[in-house]
Amino acid sequence: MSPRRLRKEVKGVLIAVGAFALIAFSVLGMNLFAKTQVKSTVVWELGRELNLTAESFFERLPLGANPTLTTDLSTIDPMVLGETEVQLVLDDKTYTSTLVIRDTTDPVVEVNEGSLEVGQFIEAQALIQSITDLQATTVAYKSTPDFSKVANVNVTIVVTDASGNATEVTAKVSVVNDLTPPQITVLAPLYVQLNATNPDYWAFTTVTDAKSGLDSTSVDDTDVVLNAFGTSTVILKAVDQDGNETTLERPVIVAAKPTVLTMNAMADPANQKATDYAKAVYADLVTDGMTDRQKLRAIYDFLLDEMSYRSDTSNDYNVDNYNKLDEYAKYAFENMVGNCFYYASMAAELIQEGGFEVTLIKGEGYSRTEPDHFLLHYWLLVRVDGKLYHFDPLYEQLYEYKRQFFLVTDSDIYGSSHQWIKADYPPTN
Ligand SMILES: [Ca+2]
Ligand SMILES: [Ca+2]
Repeated sequence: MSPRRLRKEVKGVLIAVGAFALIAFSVLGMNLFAKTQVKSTVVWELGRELNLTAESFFERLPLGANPTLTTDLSTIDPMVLGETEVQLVLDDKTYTSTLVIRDTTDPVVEVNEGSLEVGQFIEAQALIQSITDLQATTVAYKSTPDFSKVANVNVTIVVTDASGNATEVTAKVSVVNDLTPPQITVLAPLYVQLNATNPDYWAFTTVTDAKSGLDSTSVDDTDVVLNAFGTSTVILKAVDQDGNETTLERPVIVAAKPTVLTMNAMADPANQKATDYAKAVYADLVTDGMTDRQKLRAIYDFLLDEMSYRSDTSNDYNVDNYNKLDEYAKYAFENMVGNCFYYASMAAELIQEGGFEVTLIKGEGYSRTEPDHFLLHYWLLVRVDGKLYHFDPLYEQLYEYKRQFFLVTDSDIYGSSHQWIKADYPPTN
């Protein structure tokens, strides 16, 4: 190695050592001789547990410095936004900093898929499944979506917290023609005869559909019992052309033949001549809170007090009597006179209006003037509290109010005031 080269190398080493010493001195000196410097603000995230120490408020501290907090940080609620002045002491000197609690966290948002009909609008809020944020938030569409045609629309929803932190999410909305299920309306209870075959479970109903129109109807009669008197349930189902479906549980009442004939005749849309009268009078007679027996008593008393017997009125009711009930009831409501069929008709319409089961019964009634003492007579059976009873206010009038015929049993009246073919009618209990 030439002397010149050696000098050059020694010089290089010296420069390196000098530089190192300078750096080491500087680093060491920073701690040994640094001036104390407090932070003007310390920022803390809303909701995060406050675990700050006095040292957290200093930018620089001399080695071994031991500052203390004068302000009690435990009184500061990290769940509340705000600024608090914090006092610190180091070597008898007081320092002041500001603790700022702020929210920089975007809301966490989950959305649902939506669906609506053309022409409807769904608010952004309705598509939100959940929002997680420590502050109140607002929900809005980024831009107003177009739901005017059948389509799958991706909408952008912006959720913004009270500090302005915002999250954008996308939700899928299907715009369809028809979301409205069919409407099944039951107009009257369904009465069927014992052991009926293929009863029409849709009798006295209407089925309509908005928008797409009805596609199909079906019944589930799995639970229907037709071979015993009583009530079971059929499930009616209607489906529209967009696949929306409605199901309805409908009671199926298996009853005696004359009961079925009475109830179905009165429910028949062709037999509604007395319906308006029956509704008006029933509404007048019956008040809220009445028991079923009290309702029936009010109907009975109305006939007892207001109807007058007259035998010279029409008697073509013997032909097709069930379908004559409305017509005769109408005459009775308008004239308040008539023979037994008018009494039975008016009472039947009022009792049906109350939602009770009623049966027209054709038999004979006692007459003092007749040689064999029994004459053709119509009256009613009515079901209340699950039991059948006879109901015949006319006979209370004919007996000059000395006998009453409100909810009486077979044995109360059979053979004395009334008789009928027992095999044709259900027995009272
Ligand atoms: Ca937030
Ligand atoms: Ca529909």
